[in-house]
Amino acid sequence: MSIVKNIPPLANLPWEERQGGGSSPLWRYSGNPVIPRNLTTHANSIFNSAVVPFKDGFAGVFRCDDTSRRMNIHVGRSKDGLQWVIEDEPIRFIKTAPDLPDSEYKYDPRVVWLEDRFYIIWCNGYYGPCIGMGWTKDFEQFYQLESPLMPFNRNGVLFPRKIGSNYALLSRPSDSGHTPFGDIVYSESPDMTYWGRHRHVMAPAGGWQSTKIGAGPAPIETTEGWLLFYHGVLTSCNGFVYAFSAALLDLDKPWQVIARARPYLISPQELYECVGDVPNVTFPCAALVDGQTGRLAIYYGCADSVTGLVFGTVDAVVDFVKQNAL
Ligand code: BMA
Repeated sequence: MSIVKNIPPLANLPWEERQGGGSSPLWRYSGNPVIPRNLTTHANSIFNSAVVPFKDGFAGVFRCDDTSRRMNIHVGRSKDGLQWVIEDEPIRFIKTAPDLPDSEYKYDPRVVWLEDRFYIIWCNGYYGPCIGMGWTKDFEQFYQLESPLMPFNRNGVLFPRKIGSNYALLSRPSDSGHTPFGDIVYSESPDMTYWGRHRHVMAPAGGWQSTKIGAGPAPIETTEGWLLFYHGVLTSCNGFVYAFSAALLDLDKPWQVIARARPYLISPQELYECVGDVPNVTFPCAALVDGQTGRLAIYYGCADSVTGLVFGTVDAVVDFVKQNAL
């Protein structure tokens, strides 16, 4: 029995047993990168992207930068979570109000099933980076909602259920550029439009997470707390290095950190993580979980060029976080 709570079984979760050693409870898929940079006709790169179980397979929202270097998000579909068909054209959102902000660009989507629909949340270009939000029920029609927070902000991630009586969101206030700082902040809303009761969750700490941090996939509910995967950035003499690890947040007050790992789980080490348009980036945006076994498959962007996949179990990651806490 896994410690995972409120997540249904996912028997067809993509999976491969661990081959070889290593101290991290996560291991890489031998077929990485699972999504190459050129899967769509006009793609320059396909990376920081989100997938969810959908019907008898999987669907997703993919960050595709095109050969004009426009950043946008596209729908993809897959039977097994490994072989993907991604649409050539970006998602066209139907605005739920005529004067909703336009997007100069869209990137780094997350997708979460919440109550009766899939919410999509992304970094939206509106006089600089801010959080964009929308929803779909079928991955055919997409509706854009009000932006939950003011510019500048990145890394918006919704919790998969209300906390108390409110919807809950993590984000990372930032600046208009390649922000040299960044903490994770919690906000609540009664209606998905008006957000407040902001609470500080975590600041950067040492080592791989010393410059800035940002939430990754939607938090995973466990009996031990919310399991949050998050990226952290180190400023090296050769630029930013993006690694990721995990923390446990209180179930009822998620701004309270129960434990947070000192070591990273994954850092750029394979060639496809170290070499690309932006070298040395591993950036998680989605985690599939089998509620029965606790098995995990995390999709992460590699070097801002391709998408990778790692496997593990929720139970082993939670043990790792507790045993290696800051
Ligand atoms: C961040 C975001 C990510 C990107 C990362 C590394 O600021 O723009 O999309 O993966 O930088 O370039």
